[in-house]
Amino acid sequence: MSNSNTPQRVKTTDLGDGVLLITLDSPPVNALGYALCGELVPLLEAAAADPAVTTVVFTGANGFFSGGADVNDFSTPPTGDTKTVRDVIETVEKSDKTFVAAFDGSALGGGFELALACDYRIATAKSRVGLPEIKLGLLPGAGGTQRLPRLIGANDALQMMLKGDMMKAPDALAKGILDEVASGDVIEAAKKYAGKPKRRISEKKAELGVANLGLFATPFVVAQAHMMVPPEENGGFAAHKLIDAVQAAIELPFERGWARELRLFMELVQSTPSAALRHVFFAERELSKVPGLPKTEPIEIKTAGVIGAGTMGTGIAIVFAEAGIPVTIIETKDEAVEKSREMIFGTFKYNVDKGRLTQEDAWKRANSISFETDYAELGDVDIVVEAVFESMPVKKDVFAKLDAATKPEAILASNTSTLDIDEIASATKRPGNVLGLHFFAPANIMKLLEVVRGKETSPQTLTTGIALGKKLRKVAVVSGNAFGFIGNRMLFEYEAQAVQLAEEGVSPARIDQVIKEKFGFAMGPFAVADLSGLDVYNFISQSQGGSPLGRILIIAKLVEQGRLGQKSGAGFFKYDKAVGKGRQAIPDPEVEQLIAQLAKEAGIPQNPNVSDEEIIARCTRPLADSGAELVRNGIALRPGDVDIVWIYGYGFPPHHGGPMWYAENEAHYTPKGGTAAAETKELTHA
Ligand code: T1G
Repeated sequence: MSNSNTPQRVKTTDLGDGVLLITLDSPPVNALGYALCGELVPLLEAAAADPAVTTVVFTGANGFFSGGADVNDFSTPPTGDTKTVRDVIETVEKSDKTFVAAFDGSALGGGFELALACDYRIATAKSRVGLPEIKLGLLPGAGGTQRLPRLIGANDALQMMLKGDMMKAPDALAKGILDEVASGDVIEAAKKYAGKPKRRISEKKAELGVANLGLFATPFVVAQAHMMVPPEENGGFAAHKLIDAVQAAIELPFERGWARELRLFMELVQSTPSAALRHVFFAERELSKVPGLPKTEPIEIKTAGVIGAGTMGTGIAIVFAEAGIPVTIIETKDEAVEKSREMIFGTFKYNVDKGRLTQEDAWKRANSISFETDYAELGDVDIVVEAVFESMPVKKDVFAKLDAATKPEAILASNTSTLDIDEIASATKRPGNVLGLHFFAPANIMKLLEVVRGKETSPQTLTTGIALGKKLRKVAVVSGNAFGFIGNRMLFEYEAQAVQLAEEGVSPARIDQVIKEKFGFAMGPFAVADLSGLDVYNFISQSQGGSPLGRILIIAKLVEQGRLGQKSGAGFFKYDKAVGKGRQAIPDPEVEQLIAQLAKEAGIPQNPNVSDEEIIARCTRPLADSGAELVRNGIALRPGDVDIVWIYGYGFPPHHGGPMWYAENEAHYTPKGGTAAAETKELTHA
């Protein structure tokens, strides 16, 4: 039965006793692209017709079962004889052979759907299964919405598909998704299932899986689900279609549900939100590719140091500890050490309470963070991240001390959010080992990390910074060394435009409401300003000698009145500890009157009835303009990098693809000066 001209992406092996092994082997993740499916279907048809074959075992090479359908394929719809995952699964479904999925690695999306079309499923303990299609603005389009509800109940299946998370093998076994978690060789284990009776999930009924609510159970559960997800026009398009598909699994025969699923899938794959999310998927995977960067091995980071036990320094230390890297915090103030210890143990306790960490793991990690006062204690660390007050003299003094105290090959990183990395590096004799690692507050929560490359940062130091970002489970974006790097540089333009809208008579509350609820940002611009601190804006704005974010001195005035934002209980908005734990923005007529008065004195024309669409355009265009300038100047490597920064660092709605993708594909707005990608040139301090 072995097939000499075995196609290149799929291998077949005769295991004897009528068992045919089919191995998916298409690096990196055995994606079930049109080409692989085109090779698989005829193989399965031949096996179905071969009386010598009783059982087909599917497995995957390259450490995966399969990462699912090939996301690249969605931009080119299948033509007449193109074979897709659905065709593969239909061929399995029609065959009378016994099918076993046996895998040591992840089975995701279409890969998991292929496993669900099999009669038995076996995996190793480290394997995971999942239907992450929702993260691409899609739904599982190869039977997942019809089979998973029939296997584990509609409610559990719906929750799993709406989240799109992976499930570990032991949990999948407990759920009845797997038949066995193999301790040894998974193919050997699969042989035990040879010749076992067929067990098509499609022949089962999809139980609701919730306490029986009687006649109205399905409509009630479905209605509930629709209410729990965002509106279709604001990031929930795929979720609502997914719920419709699961409802079909409950109410319709399998064949009709299978057809309904395809119609809903086709609607999604052609939708703008899905195109945006697929752009984000690939943009994120481009980040570590730095044009012109010589290939070097990263330095292995086994131990770390952090200077400063403030909120940022402590958060950064927690990030290292969570990645299993012991870290020493240098802090001279006892009070700061105490506060830092509280934050550390509180964070790990929270993770234990949430079931993310065992008590033992949490204890081990928390105790891998130590406190010292003397820089000499950092003599052996591989990297130090400085997180002291945002002042150049202070930072240069710290780096000079680090230069003297640490081993010559240690990397010295600054967490500065705006200061010049080259000037900081000049305080050391090792500028090649210096870079910026700009974490976003709270450092142990926010995924974004800007890896800032100075003029003299060596390729190995930059490569190490990028690799460290991945090890710390951050989304690491390379930035040139310029004021505000990428994210904050754009933030000032965005906030200035919002303030100007307010000067023209549009209330901060309405601007925030439109940007948050209509466009989909996590927070509106004024709530963001209040969260960051108006004194910070004021300080940066004045230190840059720039205009105070708009045409009137509203921020300076508010700071003068002690209205610093959330931290002082009032900024653009008011905050009341009794309301939303003091974090809920409450409109403040006093501020609106102050803005109106300042605008009047400045003779600014009023236009309070500007449309919602105009508010969105006025706030998103400065992002596209400043993002395009950063790409042209080589501070950002690609428009996609800018998109990722704003999605992960500032809550830009991913279903709009990021500021650059949105401008080009939805707003059809060409940024000032265009977005010609930067030539490969030294990223410098502009
Ligand atoms: N299609 C195409 N390329 C993929 C891919 C995919 N599904 N998954 C990964 N890659 C590429 C990725 O671009 C990168 O390429 C390389 O593989 C390594 O990826 C019909 C419609 C599998 C957990 O959503 O979650 O099935 O940059 O860096 O960290 O119902 O990749 O090296 O050139 O992420 O080890 C559903 C998406 C598809 C899974 C591996 N499946 N992938 O993580 O490696 S739609 C997904 C992942 C579908 C069916 C539906 C992860 C991973 P390059 P990586 P990793």
